[in-house]
Amino acid sequence: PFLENVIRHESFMSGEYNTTFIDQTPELFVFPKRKDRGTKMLNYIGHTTVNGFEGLDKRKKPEFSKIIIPNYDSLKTPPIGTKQILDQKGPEGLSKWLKEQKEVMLTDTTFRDAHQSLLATRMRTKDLVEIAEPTAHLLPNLFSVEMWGGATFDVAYRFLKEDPWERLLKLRKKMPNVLFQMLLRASNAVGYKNYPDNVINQFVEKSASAGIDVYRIFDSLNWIEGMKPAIEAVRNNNKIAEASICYTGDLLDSSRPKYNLDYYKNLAKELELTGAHILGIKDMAGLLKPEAAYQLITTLKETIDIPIHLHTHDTSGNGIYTYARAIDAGVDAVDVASGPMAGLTSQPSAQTLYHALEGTPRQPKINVESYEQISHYWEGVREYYQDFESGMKSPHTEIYLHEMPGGQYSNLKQQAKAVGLENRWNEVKSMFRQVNDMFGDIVKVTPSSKVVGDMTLFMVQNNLTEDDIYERGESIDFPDSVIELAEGLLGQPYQGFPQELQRIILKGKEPITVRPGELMEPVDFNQLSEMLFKKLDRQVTSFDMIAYALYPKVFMDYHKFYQQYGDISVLDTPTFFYGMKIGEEIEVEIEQGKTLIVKLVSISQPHKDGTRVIYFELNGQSREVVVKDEN
Ligand code: 3PY
Ligand code: ZN
Repeated sequence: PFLENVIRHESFMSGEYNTTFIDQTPELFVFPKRKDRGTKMLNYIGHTTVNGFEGLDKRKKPEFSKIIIPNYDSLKTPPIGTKQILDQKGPEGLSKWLKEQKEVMLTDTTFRDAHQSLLATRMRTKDLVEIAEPTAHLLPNLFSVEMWGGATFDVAYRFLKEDPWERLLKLRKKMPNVLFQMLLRASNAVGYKNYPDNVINQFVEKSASAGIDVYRIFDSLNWIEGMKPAIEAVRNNNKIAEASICYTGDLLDSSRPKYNLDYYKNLAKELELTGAHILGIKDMAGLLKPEAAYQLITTLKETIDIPIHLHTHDTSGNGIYTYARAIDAGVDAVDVASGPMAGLTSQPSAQTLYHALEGTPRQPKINVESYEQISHYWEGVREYYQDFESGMKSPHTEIYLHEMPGGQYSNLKQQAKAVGLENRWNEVKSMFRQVNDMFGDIVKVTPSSKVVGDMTLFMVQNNLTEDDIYERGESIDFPDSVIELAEGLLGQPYQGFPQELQRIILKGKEPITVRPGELMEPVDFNQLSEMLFKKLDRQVTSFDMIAYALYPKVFMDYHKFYQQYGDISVLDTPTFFYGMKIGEEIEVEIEQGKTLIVKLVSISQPHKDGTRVIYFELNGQSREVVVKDEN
């Protein structure tokens, strides 16, 4: 157990240890109670086999085709890449280097936004780690790999029952050459509300030491005040601050002048002055039309000196055209995903963009055959997650009407289904836009988009119209998130929140106008550490503390689950979601060089108390577990 504590300790994992590490780290001597990993795992497999995976309809485990891993020379170290440029030149140097590149640089989002947008963020660490090393070898010319942030943190603990920090550390080891990028919701970190400044500082410090290089920082209302602490924290850690503006509305629609070129110009200038190394343009819903992209990038290139990185979603099918026009206007980098994980609510396809730029001086310098090989992997793995697909099959130009962010579409659809609104999805979409207009045409991106989503579901579910809200609003209990937005707890919307609606929602409560973080007590991490030590009954890492500070309930539920079932991140994904079939045998590598062979032999009929006995063989020895049949 001592050795296990050492190798699991975050300082050890991130390589920050020296000869005094053992003496100065008393928690290494706190040993966990002896636990039987095999039995815990069999309990999970038995439970999932009998009851299905939480949130999914139970069904027979499908047959999946063999996953293909591309060939590469695993004995060699991967070629050097942008990570080494950052290490040598620092963030300013890297920013300058990016601007000097003639070709457009690519960020691959397959490890984060692509699956957040297509598969409700459900891609497991195991499936990401498997392709990380081949990617490092075969695509060393990427600008960055976006692999963390957004919803991954929450979903990892809440649904996948795995530790997102381990994802970061494991991927970093396998991919030492390309910059790692994350999406940081400024003072909302990777959550849905504002956190105290010291939580943001800790989050940035620890994620930077665990491997993040580029922070795409945005505020869900484009409120720069709210972004300042995060930008400063990233700069203090000598990492790259990609401060971002969320694109909203329609630049080409002169009847809707709120978000015009001047609006973006002013924000860009201010972000540059605030210390951004790169300006991000975050088109989270895929609303940026090609001509708007040309005008926007042309204007911003004339306005600021730092490089510009464009992010879009291909929901409308216009993504490649938008990128092509932005590239003509001189954009420095764009976000793409590997072909089989691209398109629709995800990013445009890397390979498609490559071919689209054939014969132009800005075609990216990537090996497109390598991309195709890596695509075979993603094509196979995506099948595992078929139950999380949103059902969207073709380009969706309706996005220009409802303006729902790519990452939200599949999630809101699931949420609507969960509250029985599956058959009213069309109504939900148009209400989403109506709520946007009621809120004064606001930027919609996490968490402001979630508030619009909450209000939308609330109104559709309760059959409320806009008139109802104004006529009977005083007697309506609005969702908490809606009250928080109206109260200013998410920051200040551009040109303010509509006053009459604010009054109705707040029912006499005074809204705030300062940065919410200024009013919050800092988290006492020493006290938190002691408290967690008692609750967890094991050593507490600063990763645990940050996770608890962001998501106390989600983190504790994860811990409870871990106590019961152990580390199930080692299971293959089909078994994780569907359990096993009778007669099936699987191999589980529980740690390097230690493999369990599990066979499901039979399942008893339910007993009077509703339990079933599941008969397994574990490494050839009979084992039984008792599982409650919840069907
Ligand atoms: C997130 O914040 O998760 C997003 O992807 C916003 O677009
Ligand atoms: Zn996105």
